[in-house]
Amino acid sequence: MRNLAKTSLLLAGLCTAAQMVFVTQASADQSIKYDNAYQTPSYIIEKSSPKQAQNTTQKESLFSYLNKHQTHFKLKGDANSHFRISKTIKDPKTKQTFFKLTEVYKGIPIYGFEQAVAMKENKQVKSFFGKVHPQIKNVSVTPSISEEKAIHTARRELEASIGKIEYIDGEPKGELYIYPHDGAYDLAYLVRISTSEPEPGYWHYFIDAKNGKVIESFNAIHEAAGTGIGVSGDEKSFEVTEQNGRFYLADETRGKGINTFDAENLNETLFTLLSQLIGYTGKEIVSGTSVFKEPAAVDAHANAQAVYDYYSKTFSRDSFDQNGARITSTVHVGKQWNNAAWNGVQMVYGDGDGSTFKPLSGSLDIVAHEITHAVTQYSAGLLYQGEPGALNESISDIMGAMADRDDWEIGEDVYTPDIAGDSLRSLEDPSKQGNPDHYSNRYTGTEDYGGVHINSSIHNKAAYLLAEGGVHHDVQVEGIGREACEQIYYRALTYYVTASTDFSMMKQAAIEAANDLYGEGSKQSASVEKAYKAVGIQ
Ligand code: D38
Ligand code: ZN
Ligand code: CA
Repeated sequence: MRNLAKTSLLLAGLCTAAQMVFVTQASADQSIKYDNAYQTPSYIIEKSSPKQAQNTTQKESLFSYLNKHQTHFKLKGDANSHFRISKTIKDPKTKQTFFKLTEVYKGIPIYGFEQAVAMKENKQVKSFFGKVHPQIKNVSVTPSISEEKAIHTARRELEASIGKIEYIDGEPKGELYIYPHDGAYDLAYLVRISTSEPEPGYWHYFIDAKNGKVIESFNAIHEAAGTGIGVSGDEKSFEVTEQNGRFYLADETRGKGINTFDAENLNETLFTLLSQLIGYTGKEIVSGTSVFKEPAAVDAHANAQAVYDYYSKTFSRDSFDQNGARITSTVHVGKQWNNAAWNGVQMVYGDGDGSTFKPLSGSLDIVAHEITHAVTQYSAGLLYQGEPGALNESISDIMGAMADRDDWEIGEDVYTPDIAGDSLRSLEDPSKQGNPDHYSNRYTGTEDYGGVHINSSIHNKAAYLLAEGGVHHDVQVEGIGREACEQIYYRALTYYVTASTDFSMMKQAAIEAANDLYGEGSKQSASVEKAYKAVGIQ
């Protein structure tokens, strides 16, 4: 029973054979739990400490407390030489001060040995938590190899394990630690390397500072399953990343990643400027558990994953650039902003004003619409003006309606929450929102870049007729189904359409794509011809 402090009056504790945990009652006013491996306190709860002299500082009081417990900690000499304050946090509510400590040996931190001390306003210590390494002896803290050498070794070993690293996120550093392992402790460099390619990771290498050998290595980030409630109250699950018990809306399983951030209501124009100029994405969204409590963020993240999967499964496309490009989304852009956009770099979503829109990321078709703008930018490059602009919009609506497959409406899940059954745009019947469904009714003014969100409806109607069939303006179209329809448009977009493709060229591009996929003279090709004829495109 060597773990029992000499002063202990009473053994209060629980002890199982498997889990040798002892709680000793060191005095009536104090309870201590000891660490099984080191037999030093894991916590000390002080029920009432002796009064501190009025004229001591908080720090003096802290170190006098640590000195008082020297024998529990199995440390020799002044506590000042064993503990370093890494952080001081004052809690305005309880007026307590929290000290975060790092245990050091000859000034070098001991890896993983950190403590937290809570001090009351009267400078009495209330509790001590942490892990304390007993007195370390005879370790030279003068490294024999350089930091550069350690970094080089870590990088070489990492590349041997995951392949050549083209780009390291940030400059890797080597920091000296005392690294306890297997009952021993060595002076080691901790080299941390962040990578996204060929494999995402936050790699930790402990390199022996005496002989340059790798003592241990691991990846500190982990893929995890996150959950949360979306904008419409539905439970979602999605991939996230866990690091040190903190969870981030970062999916490293798809392409080069899918990340979701929070603009904290920063004005939409300002956000777009910062995003395009300096790559500002907003604040990281962190959760202490795998459950995320921001519906707009949950949906932006889960829906971006769903759209990535839609493109991957349907067209074998790896993200919007066909090369795994990271998909970044930011929610809470602007105050009550009734819109969503692809800004050329990333996706931005407003919260809506609550009556016109709910948070726009809540609609899978809107998310697919925006990501498709990125696909178009990286493929056909359709200009955002006039007929090419209307086609750009229409392709986004078509893919929006394909990814969110149960209807031909756009935005119904978030548009006017108090009005049932309406939507922002309908591919099936654009006239519901007063949009044209025939070329003869096209908008020829200058608003909206020449009516890109208006004339898109003419082409939307053609796509709807192609998939579902129907009679429109006395032209009968045989429906070919959603599957053939989406393949034709994807092929046209990626092979035949260019920046200045107009409606008439688009018709021919779709016919060529249908010929490639189903053969010249196929019923699919014939239906494409008819669908365009029905909306007045020759
Ligand atoms: C309707 C109402 C109010 C505002 C808007 C629409 C109303 O009924 O009172 C604004 N708005 C939102 C959208 N369109 N107009 C929807 C989105 C979604 C559904 C795709 C949309 N956004 C544009 C786009 O992605 O093409 O269409 C954003 C373009 C931004 C270009 N700078
Ligand atoms: Zn659009
Ligand atoms: Ca829809």
